[in-house]
Amino acid sequence: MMSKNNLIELKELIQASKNIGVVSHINPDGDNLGSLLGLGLSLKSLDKEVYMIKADFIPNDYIFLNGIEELKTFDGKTLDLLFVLDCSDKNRLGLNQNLFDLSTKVVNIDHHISNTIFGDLNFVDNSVSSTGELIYDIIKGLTLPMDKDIAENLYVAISSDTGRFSYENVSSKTHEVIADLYDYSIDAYKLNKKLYQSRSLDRTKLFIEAISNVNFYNNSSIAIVKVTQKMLRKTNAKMEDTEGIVEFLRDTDSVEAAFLLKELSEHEIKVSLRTKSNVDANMICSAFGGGGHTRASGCTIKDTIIKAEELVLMEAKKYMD
Ligand SMILES: [Mn+2]
Repeated sequence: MMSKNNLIELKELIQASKNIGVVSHINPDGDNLGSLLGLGLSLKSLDKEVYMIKADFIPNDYIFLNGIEELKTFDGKTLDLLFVLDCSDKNRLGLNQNLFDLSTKVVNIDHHISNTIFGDLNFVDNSVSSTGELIYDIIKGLTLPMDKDIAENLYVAISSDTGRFSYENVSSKTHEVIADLYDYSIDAYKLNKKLYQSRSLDRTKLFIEAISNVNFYNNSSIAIVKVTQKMLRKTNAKMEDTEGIVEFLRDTDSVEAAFLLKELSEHEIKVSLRTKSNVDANMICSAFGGGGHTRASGCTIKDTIIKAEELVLMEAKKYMD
């Protein structure tokens, strides 16, 4: 799966590099942060100057990750080597796009279907569950250091992007990787409590508010839930507190496509889509210039939230029986 030549080239690149950066995308999620910290901590145990570079603010959900305090905005001058993780294209780096100009070589590690192969060296495989699983392969393939802290970060990365090991992107290999991570004495129960059983009360209140205003369409095969600025004010929650709402709706038996529309501002709506069965989330979001994966994708619509609801509904109906 991972070409030997690529790995040899990567090994040489790492050996020849003194300053190494590791960065992922804006709006970081578990796969991003877990992959970044996993690879970053591993490289740090070599005799290298390693910069784990923040692309955005870090959601509260992830401040428990081992080494999270290492994540900083880039304050160096140049990089010999830059690892870009979990990004389908350069734009996903947001303001950190300038890192491309400051870096001699770029390594692109990703599992998005839509990856534009922008690296000097590319480890891109959309059949793999997560960037975390790719990082595991690279660490093992190059015999880079692995320890409990690194293994826990990779566990979080893989669990996050597989819906707790439930999506079609999970393979026997995914489970073998997890089994091996257990051999580094990871505390999976602790990680699962932090990831899935630590919701704030404000978030629960926002959840109730949003869910009680959901709309079902097309024989209840399409669910659309909205989170407005007004709801955030009412519940004292933040936009990052919408985590889990769209999955809850997807889990309704009649629902094939569940949309969450987040009102960032009056004319900027961020859409998250989760699908089941024959509905391809990546295809629907592509119609709006976004994308992602078959089961989980996103896009942004520059219109009002009411109009955005009409637009995504129209698009989703095209893929329904
Ligand atoms: Mn990912």
